[in-house]
Amino acid sequence: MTTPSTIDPKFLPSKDQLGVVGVGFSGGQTKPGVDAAPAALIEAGLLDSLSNELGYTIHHDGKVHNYTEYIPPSDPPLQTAGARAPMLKALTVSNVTKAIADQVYEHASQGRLVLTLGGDHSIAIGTIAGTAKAVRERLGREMAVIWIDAHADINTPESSGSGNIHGMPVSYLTGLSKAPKENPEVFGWMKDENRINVSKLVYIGLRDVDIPEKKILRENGIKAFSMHDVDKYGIGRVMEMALEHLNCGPGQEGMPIHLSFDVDALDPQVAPSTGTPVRGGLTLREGDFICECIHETGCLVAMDLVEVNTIVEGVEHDSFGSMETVRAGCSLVRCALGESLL
Ligand SMILES: [Mn+2]
Repeated sequence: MTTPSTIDPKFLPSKDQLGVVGVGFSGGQTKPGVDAAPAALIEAGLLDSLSNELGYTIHHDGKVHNYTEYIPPSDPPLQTAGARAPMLKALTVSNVTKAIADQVYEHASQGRLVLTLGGDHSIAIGTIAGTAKAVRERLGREMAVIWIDAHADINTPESSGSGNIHGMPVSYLTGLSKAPKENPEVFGWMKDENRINVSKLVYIGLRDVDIPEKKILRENGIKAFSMHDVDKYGIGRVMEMALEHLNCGPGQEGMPIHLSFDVDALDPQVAPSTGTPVRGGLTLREGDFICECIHETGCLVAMDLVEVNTIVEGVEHDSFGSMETVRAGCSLVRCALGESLL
């Protein structure tokens, strides 16, 4: 039986049109396996449940893209001035995220809610760039981003200790980092229309933030709710504060929200199958609750689910931990798209 959400979207022309992009890309970090996640999520029945149970009309090309045609023949580590480590696969990630931005824009510009299944978190450079551009064109306004993660992912090429771009997407999306002069082609495609304002960004779930990242968060006054805040206030109050900050609380006007959910925000006990697990994370219900609250605002225009890695070290493919992580990911998406407990 179909039980669609009763919430009417504020920034989409209809409530049941869903664009889906399958992103089998792992080049923003070094561990293979995260590229297999979209297929695992789909095999677990995610898209079937969205259409059969929540009543969405799904626009999906039926593919999980691996973007091999965008990968340059040579992509040496890119040492930028003052950096601790060279950027890894910089041109590859730049090219692939440009392609993802175009795919997401194609859906978002038609007023569809867009769901992107990743992939490592570098892909959010593309998804958010695509949504931000479409929202500006369609509605003439900026959008907000809610970033659920154990990590802040806001390193610059200079502050990063690893050079992995999945730790940098927010710095490119906010314009804190721009195309490096050593290779202006890298993220040279990003324009202001693709970017978001740091004042419209909220983090929830942080617990492993690099020292240079803490400085960036403080200096830019970025709203961030760490696990300390979740413990102190409870997830209910944290969500009230987060949504009020974005003008999306009860009685407020609202603004379009792009939700970028890194499964490593969840505690490794419930989502062990991810590349950079950190203990002390969100419970399954806290993760679902975040998604339910965002759905209830009617402001959601796009969602990413990233960093599910079904073959990460210590967790075998098709093992209990791997399947539990996939199931958790499916649950997060369904909650954000309107599944409710009652
Ligand atoms: Mn992340």
